[in-house]
Amino acid sequence: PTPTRLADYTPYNFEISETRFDFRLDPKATRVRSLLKMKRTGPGPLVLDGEAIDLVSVEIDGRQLKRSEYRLTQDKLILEETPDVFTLNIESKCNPSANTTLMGLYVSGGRFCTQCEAEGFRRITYFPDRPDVMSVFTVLIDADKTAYPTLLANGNKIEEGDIDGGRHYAVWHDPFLKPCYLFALVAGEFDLLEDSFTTMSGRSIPLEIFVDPGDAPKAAYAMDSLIRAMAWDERAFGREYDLDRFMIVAVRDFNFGAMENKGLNIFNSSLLLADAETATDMNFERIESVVAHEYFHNWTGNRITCRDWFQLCLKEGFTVFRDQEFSADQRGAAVQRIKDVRALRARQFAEDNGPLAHPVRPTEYLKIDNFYTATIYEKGAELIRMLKAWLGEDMFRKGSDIYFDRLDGTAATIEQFLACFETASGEDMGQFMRWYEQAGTPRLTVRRRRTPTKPVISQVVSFKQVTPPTPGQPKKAAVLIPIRWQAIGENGPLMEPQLTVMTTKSTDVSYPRFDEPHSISVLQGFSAPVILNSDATTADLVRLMGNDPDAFNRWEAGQTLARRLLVDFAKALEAGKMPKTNPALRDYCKALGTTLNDPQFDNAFKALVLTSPSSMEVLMEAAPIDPIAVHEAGQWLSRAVADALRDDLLVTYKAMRDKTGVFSPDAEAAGRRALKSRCLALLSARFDPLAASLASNQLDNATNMTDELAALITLSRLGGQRVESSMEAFFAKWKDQPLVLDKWFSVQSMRDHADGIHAITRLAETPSYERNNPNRVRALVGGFSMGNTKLFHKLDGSGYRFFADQVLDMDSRNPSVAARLLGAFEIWRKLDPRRQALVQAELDRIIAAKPSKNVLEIAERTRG
Ligand code: HT7
Ligand code: ZN
Repeated sequence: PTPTRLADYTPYNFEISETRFDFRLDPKATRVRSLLKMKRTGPGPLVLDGEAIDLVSVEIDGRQLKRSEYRLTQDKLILEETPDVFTLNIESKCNPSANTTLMGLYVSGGRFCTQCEAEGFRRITYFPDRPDVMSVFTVLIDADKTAYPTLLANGNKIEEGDIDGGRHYAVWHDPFLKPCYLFALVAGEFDLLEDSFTTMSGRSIPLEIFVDPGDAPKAAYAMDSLIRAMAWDERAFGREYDLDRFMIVAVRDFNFGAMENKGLNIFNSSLLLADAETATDMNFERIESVVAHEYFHNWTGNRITCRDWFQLCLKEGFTVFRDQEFSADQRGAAVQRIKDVRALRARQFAEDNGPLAHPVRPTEYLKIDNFYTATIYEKGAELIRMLKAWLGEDMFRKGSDIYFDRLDGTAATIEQFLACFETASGEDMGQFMRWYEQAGTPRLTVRRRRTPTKPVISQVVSFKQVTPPTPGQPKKAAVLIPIRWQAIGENGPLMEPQLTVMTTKSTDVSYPRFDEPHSISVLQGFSAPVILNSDATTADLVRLMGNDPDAFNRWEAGQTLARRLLVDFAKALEAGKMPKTNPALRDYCKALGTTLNDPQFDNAFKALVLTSPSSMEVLMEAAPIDPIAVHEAGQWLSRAVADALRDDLLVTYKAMRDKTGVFSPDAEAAGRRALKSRCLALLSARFDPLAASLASNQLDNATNMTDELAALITLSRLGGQRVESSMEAFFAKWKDQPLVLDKWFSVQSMRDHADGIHAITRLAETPSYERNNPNRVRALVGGFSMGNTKLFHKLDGSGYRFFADQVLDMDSRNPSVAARLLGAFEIWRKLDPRRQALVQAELDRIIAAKPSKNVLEIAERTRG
């Protein structure tokens, strides 16, 4: 297959001033009629996209075309000759109930819904399915009234009524220009949760969340999050909502998290529904951020969209940045930043340092669905954060105001986006643009030295940057790196925080000589997405853990210490040696104890300090290495910490128990639970009866899912008699709640079962395993490949084989989800040679099986 290339972009040769769709819904044969007012803007044939649909008729200005007057291929409808201005009428049919790809129009739980981004609209009817063709849409939906009492589409409802034969209809009009990927249609029986929001100009907007019957109370937190997000966007970016109503629909079968369709967001129910009994604090946190994210897209994505899919980061990077800022505002900046950086390191750094590395703005793709990546989203957000750090808060806001003003109603590019910040600040954006074009994570080395001049009047910090080669990009240029740094003494900072904007491969900065011992806190707040290699000693890091005014770097100092220990432990274990306790380990444990017992830090922060770097981070640093040694190194470190801090952990665990009896999902209460869970997890690393009895007790008495799941996970790690009965009891209790059952599958998938892969295979064969549902498949197959180190990486190859079989099985029904799962193999070059050979054989087998384009692209790029 030939890739699509950024360099080949050409504007579409027609404008569509008006679009009308007429849907007659039927699960097996939905009929779609379209009326498009077309105007030619360039030479060439009219080419429309269409896939897996049946064409019934084509008319131009009321005249039906003969078969010889158009060409129909697998995925295109081509009209060689057309007038310059004309009305095009097309009738086509599709089969939503047979649509297991969950792209286009499909049926989930007996309800119709759509997913059009990126290229799903072409599965609904023939249309130019590209983001730069924008039009004003009017949509009529006609459906059986009993089966589908609620009929929704984008915009405002302008008409509704009954039709003969037990059917009814509704007409929706969206006055804003939009591309077809933002189109949405929903029909079915729903319960409704309603509220309203008064905008800054005084308009009252009805807010409606549509959920499966009985689920409305579980949408309350999403509604609350939406209202807070609407208010925040007015405050932080001056953005007001535009339509007369805002709707959200929850569906159980969904390929992704959620979708920002204009005025009608569609959500994976796992990211919308929550209550204390069935959802964890992490679920609540994600709901808050994703509801905000989709809402924020109304300006960054919908009012201003992307010219082409290479510009995906224009909307995704900016919107992730906006949702991160919102969460920081709602839940605490330091804790939010730490969580975002942890996720970035585990997912994006792994991607950027492996075979799937690509620039934030890629230059070619086979399937755009494969580019909804951590690089486009999370690294994309980091670039916006750097822009703000570099230009300053006021200039950043000025630039974004210019952006919203200048480009409203258009399909824009990254160059146009950056030009707004250039106008605002007068800074040249040329070098900053490299961040969008160059893949790979820069390594930033920092060294301290004294100036050679005598007497010593200043000291120097030297920075060097290198970006290693990535596939297709052997040579890298220097990027602009904003480095926030500060000298820290025994009692706190010795100077104001500095911002060094590094633009060359190396640079030296000097600071006044301080007589007292001090350390340099570099990259405060993680001011750039780079891998820092510093000459900080253990003493420096311990000092920073205690004294750095930047909370992120207080946490980061502990992480650096832990990462060094973990790499050493992993290498020792791989060589068949037992890790040794050493002074650095003792200092680390002592510093953790100091943080744990310091009342000035909040509980969520303490929980994060007590969490060591992910195995992914260690794997990347110690590669090539046996992943099981990395996993065991983590267990070793946890055990050492638990041995050193046993009493403190136990006291804290007990102190964090809820005494109010009333569940609140707020950050403070969630922080207490997070710290409690962390203490329990650490105590369980000692494998003594204490942790088992604490976990059993917690499981028996839990009144919320956060506590219940934390206890279940602890028991599942401890093994022993209680695990099977606890797993069975959990299943029996929650078997009718799909979102909780997903959690059960996920815990099961990560267990080190005595009979190995056979247990995982049995799980995939149980009647409650829904092979067509992405959430269930992600819970089992995703959980297994990303969270079950021992069985996935077993040296007999059984884990990799099972995984590849599951990917191929899923590929036959849902290529986009299958390709995403396959991402678990991206780290294969970091593994020891024996495992590399095993993964390579599985990749070859997948490629030989002639998979979908989605899976083929990922398999071939991973294989290299
Ligand atoms: N913009 C949305 C992307 C999305 C998507 C992409 C591919 C396949 C299915 C999908 N569902 C939603 C989500 C977002 O970033 O807000
Ligand atoms: Zn998004």
